[in-house]
This record gives sequence, C-alpha cells and structure tokens, in this order.
Amino acid sequence: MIKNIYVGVIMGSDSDLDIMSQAAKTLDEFGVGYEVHVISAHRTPDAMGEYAMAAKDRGLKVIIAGAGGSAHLPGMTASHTTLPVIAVPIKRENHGHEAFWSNIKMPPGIPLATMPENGAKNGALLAVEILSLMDEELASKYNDFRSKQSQAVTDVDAALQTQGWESYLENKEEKT
Ligand code: RP5
Repeated sequence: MIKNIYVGVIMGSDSDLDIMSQAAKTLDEFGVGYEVHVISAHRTPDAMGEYAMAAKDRGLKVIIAGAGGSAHLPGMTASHTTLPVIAVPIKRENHGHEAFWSNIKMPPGIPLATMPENGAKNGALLAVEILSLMDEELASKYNDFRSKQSQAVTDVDAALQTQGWESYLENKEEKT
C-alpha cells in the first residue's frame, strides 16, 4: 500500500539525522507517511525556499524542521509556507542553546512551533495531533497511545506504593 506523504521531516545536515530519525520512527509507529530530506538554510538556500513554497501543493500538511547552530532552517521554512512548521532545535554537548533561542525568537506574524532541544519525538507527536484533526483512525491510535502512557505511570505508582521507594529503586537499578 502506498501511503500519502503528509509530513516533511527536514534537517540542515546529515549530522542531525541521529536526532531527527526519532521523528521518523515515531511517525512510523503511527503509520503516518513522511519524507526525509537534508536541506540547508545556509548551504542550499534556494532549495530550502523551493521546498517550502511547493510543500502545500505537493500535499504535505506539516513540516518538522531540525537544525543546530544558528538554526535558520525552521524559521525560514515557516516564512515560505502557510503550513504548520514544527522546529526541533538540535543541541550537541559542545553547543550552547543558540538553536533553541534562534527558533523561539520568531517575529510576530510567522508562527513556529518550537519543541524542546532534540525533541524530535515530540515534534512527530505534535504532527500526529495536527493530522488527527482530519483523520479519525489516527485520532483513535493517538488516544490509545496517550491512554497506554498514562496507564504506565499509574502502574509505576502502584508498584512504588506496594514495594516502598527503597525496594522499588533497588529493583529498578537491578533491571538496568
Ligand atoms: C546546521 O549546522 C545543521 O543543522 C547542523 O546542526 C549544524 C552543523 O552542520 P554540519 O557542519 O554537521 O553539516 O546548519
């Protein structure tokens, strides 16, 4: 079965792929069709503009854009399209918080949904939430995901109450 491609997962460099692949994996879990591209705001500015301007006509509904350093890709992509754009600021150990600050400092008029640093999974989940507005089956899968996640926390608390925190911690450390 050929899936419709609804999400564009783009990043400024293949060095971002280890983080951005988490968005792809999450979209796979929900069965959402996506494409993955390396497009640089600085090194391929024309390609970035062309991609963003064509995205809506090509059928994309959401773009998830990851970049590190000065991280212009998410914001400039948002400037070239009226699709929702989700930013994933890429943070490395030798980086400061410049990508995050760059992404949250958008001027009024050009919205950009900025995730936590390296928050590619949340970026994909937000894309799923947006797509769920027009897809009941996807909405149901997403609700299941949220319910299971809540149940896991409830189960943890029940075990914590039964075992007491010291035994719980010992058991947890033995498992890891
Ligand atoms: C940004 O510069 C990219 O998004 C990447 O996070 C960073 C470094 O790129 P490379 O030098 O690893 O290609 O534009």
